[in-house]
Amino acid sequence: MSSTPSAPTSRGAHDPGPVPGQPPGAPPPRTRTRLGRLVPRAALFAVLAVGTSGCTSNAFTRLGWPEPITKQGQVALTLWQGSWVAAWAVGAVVWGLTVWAIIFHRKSRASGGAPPQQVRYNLPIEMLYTVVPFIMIGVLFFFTARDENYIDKLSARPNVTVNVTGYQWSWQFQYPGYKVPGSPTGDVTINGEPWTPQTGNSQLPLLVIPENRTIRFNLVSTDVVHAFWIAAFEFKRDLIPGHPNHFEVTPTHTGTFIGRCSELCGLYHSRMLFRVRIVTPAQFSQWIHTQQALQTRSGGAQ
Ligand SMILES: [Cu+2]
Repeated sequence: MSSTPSAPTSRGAHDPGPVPGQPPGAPPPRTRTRLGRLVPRAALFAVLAVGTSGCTSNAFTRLGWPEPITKQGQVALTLWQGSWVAAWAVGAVVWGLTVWAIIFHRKSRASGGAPPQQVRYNLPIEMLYTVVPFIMIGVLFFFTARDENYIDKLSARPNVTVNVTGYQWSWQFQYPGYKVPGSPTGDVTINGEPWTPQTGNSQLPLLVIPENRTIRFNLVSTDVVHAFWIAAFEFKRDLIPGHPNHFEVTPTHTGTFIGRCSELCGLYHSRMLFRVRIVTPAQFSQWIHTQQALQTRSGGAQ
C-alpha cells in the first residue's frame, strides 16, 4: 500500500522508455533474470526441505503409514500411495489450468473493461467436465474393489488358525489346530491381563504366528463391540457379539509388535492391548509344542 496519494499507478511516470537494442514493447530483461534466479533457488529449497525433514525416504513415501509386515498390508499401502499420486496428478492439472486462465485470460486494458466472451452451453466442455470425474471415480473404484477382494480373501486351508475372543478388557487366543488333552478349551490357549501402570506390557496376552504362512483369524466378542488392530498390518476388523468375523494375513517380517482394541469399548478400552510375535515357522513349531506340553501338564492355559 502506498502512503503517497500521488504515487504513480502505472509505469508511465518512471518508465525509462525502450531499452537500447531491444524492440519497443519487449519486457524488460530484469524480469526474466529474476525468474531465472528464483526457480533454481526454489528447487534447491524444496530438495533441502524434504531431505532435512528427519524422515527417511522410505517413511516419506509411505505418507504416514507404518512399514507393512504382511502381504495384505503391502497391497493396502500401495493403494494408499496410488491414491495420493492420482490426487496430486488431478491437483496439478486443476492448478495448472487455473493459473493458465489467470495469466493468459486476464482482463486486458485493450478490451476497455468489457467482460470476456461468454461460453455457456458449450456442449463439448460440459460433456468433458461431466465425463472426466466419472472416469476418475471409476478408476479409484476399480483399484479399491480389486484390493479389497484380495485383502478379504479366505483360503480353503490356512496354515494356522487363531480363534480370537475379545472381552472387556483383554483378549484370548486359541489355536484349534494344536490340541491340549484335558484342558477346558481342548486347544492351545493364551490368556493375559490388561495393561496396568504396575505391570506395563509384561502381562499382556501373547499372540505368536509364523512368517510366510497364511494365518486365519476368527473373531468373536463375548460382551460389546471391540476391534482387532495391529497397526503394521495396515488393517483392523471388528469383533461383534453374535456375528463372527474372519480375515487372513501372510506375515512377511519377523518381529514383536503391539496390538490394540480400536473400538471404544468401555472404561479400560485403552488398556486392552496384546503382544504380537512373528517368528520363523521352525520357531513357531517349537513354541506351540512347548505350550502344548506346558498346558497338558497344568490342565490348560494359566
Ligand atoms: Cu475393546
